[in-house]
Amino acid sequence: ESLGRCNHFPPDASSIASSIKHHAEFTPLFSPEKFEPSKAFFATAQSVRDALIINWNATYDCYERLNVKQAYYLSMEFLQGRALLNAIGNLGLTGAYADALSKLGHNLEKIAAQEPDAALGNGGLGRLASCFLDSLATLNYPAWGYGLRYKYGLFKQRITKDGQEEVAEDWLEMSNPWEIMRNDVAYPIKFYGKVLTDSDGKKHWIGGEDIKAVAYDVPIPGYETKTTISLRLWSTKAPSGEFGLSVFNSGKHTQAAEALYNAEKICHVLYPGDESLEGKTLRLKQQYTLCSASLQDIIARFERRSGTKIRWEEFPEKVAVQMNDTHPTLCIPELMRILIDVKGLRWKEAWNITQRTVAYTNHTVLPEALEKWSLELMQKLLPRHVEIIEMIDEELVRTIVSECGTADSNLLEKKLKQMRILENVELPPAFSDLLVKRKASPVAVSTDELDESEDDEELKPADGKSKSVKECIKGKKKKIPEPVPEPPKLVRMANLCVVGGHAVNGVAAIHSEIVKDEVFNDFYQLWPEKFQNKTNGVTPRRWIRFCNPDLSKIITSWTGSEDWVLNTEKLSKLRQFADNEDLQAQWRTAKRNNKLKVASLIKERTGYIVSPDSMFDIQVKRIHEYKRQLLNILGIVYRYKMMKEMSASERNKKYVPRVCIFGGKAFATYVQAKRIVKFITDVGATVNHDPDIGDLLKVIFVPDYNVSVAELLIPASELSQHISTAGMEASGTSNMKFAMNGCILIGTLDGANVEIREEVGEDNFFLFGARANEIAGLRKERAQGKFVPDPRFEEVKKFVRSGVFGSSSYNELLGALEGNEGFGRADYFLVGKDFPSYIDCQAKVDEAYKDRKRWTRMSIMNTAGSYNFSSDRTIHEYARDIWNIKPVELP
Ligand code: DL6
Repeated sequence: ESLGRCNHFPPDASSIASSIKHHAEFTPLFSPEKFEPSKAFFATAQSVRDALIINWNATYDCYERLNVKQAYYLSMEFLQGRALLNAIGNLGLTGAYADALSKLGHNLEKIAAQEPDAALGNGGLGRLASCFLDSLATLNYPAWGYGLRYKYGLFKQRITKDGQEEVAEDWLEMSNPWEIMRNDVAYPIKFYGKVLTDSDGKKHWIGGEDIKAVAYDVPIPGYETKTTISLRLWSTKAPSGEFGLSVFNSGKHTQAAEALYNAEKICHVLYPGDESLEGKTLRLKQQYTLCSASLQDIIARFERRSGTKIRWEEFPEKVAVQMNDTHPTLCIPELMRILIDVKGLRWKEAWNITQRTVAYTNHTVLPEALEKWSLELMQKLLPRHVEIIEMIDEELVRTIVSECGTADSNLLEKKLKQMRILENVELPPAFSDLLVKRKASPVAVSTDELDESEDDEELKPADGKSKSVKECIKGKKKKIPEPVPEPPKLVRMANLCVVGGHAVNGVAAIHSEIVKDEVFNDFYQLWPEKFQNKTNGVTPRRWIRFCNPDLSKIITSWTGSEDWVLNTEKLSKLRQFADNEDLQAQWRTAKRNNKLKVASLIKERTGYIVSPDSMFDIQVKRIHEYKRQLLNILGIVYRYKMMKEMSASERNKKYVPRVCIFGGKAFATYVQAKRIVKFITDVGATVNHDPDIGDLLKVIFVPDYNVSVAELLIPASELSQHISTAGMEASGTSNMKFAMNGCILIGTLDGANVEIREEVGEDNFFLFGARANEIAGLRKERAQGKFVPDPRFEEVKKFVRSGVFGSSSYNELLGALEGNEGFGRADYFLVGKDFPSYIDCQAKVDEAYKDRKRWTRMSIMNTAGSYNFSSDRTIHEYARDIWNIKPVELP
């Protein structure tokens, strides 16, 4: 009855139906009386899981026998979305499952919609990790994903009249049919305690708090292959025996369960707020749990496969660990700790192994997003790791000193300041005499203590500007002002990654250049060979084949086969038919059908009715100032204002009807981002009810944007906005998904837009805005008050302030664009600067859309030119250039 034990593969609809029935009957989670959709989903998923488990066992049996090198992708985020349609699609069983469910009185699409999104991630970084897993399995690479099993994923977003509201996302409420709990795979994790050194100099980390990490495995099937790899998610628990039975029996119930709760809460939420010390501690615990449990698991596998003869120097020939951003940086000191303290290796050997094993992907150039941890907190929580980090830092100082020399002490000081792993920490004792001694805090010095000879010595106050002692004490004679607080001692995780890894990569060509030239330039000068580019990609299975079946059929028929799903280069064949009227007609029909689905979604979620004949103009991504949703909505406001100033016939002639769709979540504590959400919904509330405007303009904010919503919106989009301030978006991946689905991008020369434009052709991309190399100069001009705003920008702000969109003054929102008193940096994201070129470009969009043939051609050229943005291409590059792993075809 179970599909897993089915004798025929592929199974037919009848055997699938009996497997579903079997699971429905014997799954105790649901009442036996009814076969309602939620139960049908669960039973269907379980029957699919049976098939996956067979392939999964075969996959790892094979890897175990061949003892092949494996890649381990460590990520704090995996944004998997729904799994059912993807799994049966990859297994080639979609038709059979649809038939089986219909025999049981259900419809596959409706049953699939029962599945909650697995939202264990925030945005691009987590979704990239999930696309990579799909490609790894599909291309038969021996690999694992490692992450955390958060009880609550990314919050659910509600939109009220006050803007965004966050609600906990209890995605495991109905339990997760895909995961397999592995009580047999658990590792101890320690926090706090102290480090003792024994008479042999061996270190022992003892005491503190002990918990355990338990594995939950999620099978990840490849497309048209038996290979099924694992996403192993760790959940934290208290070690057995931690429940205080006698304390409980004495009536102190909460106290008795305290250890249990303390352990479990580590995996409660994705990105717990980290304003408080408790929040920070929890996040660091999360990061360490991921690193420690995964490495213990990887090492256990290596030892098991090595048998009686363990050659540690071969570890990097069997293991490649990829750190997805800096969140898993603790892998470096943790691997060192295990190798030295537990396995007895010497520092030099351990360091060599560690460096050859780990590699780091950088996903952001935003300085505030480059993680730094308080040394004090880390010392408390992970005392042995801090010792190791201090040693690594000392080695780094030695390297810098030897490379840079001591002749130019200013240069040496600068290099040390920028490159050290430890920030605001004294140099290690061996180097303390190297630099001219400087006084730490000038204002703390009493003038009485000053001696003439010190007069010209340069001092560095906390504001970073050099002042002489005389300047510092001017007018302060005899007064001893408040001492300047010591700057906090920090651990720079990105620097540790660069030092400890053998490869560092950016995620798009322009971003990798910025990484080399700016973010890590000192390191690039030291170790140029470490730096690489790996332009991101997305899986064409989920992002065309399954989410856009109508377009997929058309592509298959015009390219001659379904090969394009695995070999996306075949998409480029579409170029030769871009003007073919039959293809164009089919293309438009597919798009319209997708738009109809989105029109229903909009009605269901917002109540607004939109016309499928309008242009669907979409910006969906996390809400962030650098992504500039504000530029988009101010452009819409300008359009609306112009429309209001025209006669009906004028506006109908000038503008094409548009539905401007937004979606995305603002981080719960990111106030300015939340203001932007509120402003968009306020504009919608006015424009959408304006009888003068009708279908000519609608502004929609789709609540609770997630992977499943993206799977509906992207295929329906015609224009897609990727309008970040140049140089700030590392890559973007939705730009790739939109291009694949035949959307035309309006964007800046930023992230992967640059490469997309090259591939699809500049005539098929709406480009505007300042270039990355101009941004620093423009910001400087802006700060000096030299910026002369375009009158249209001034008009639009005035219009907003006039109260058309409600009583709010939007002072904080618009103030940030003007740098008014109290609003911080003046228009740091250069919305005002790019506004005129943006609206001029939008006028070109209208013109192009009026010409249906031209527009359809552009759309086809986007799909055809998107072939290089498959994550299969990206994974092949990582495998070849960083991991050195080879595909393994299962027998
Ligand atoms: O590389 C995946 C994705 C890029 O496409 C985006 O451009 C980038 O913003 C995102 N980075 C992050 C890391 N942010 N932080 N912190 O999410 O990575």
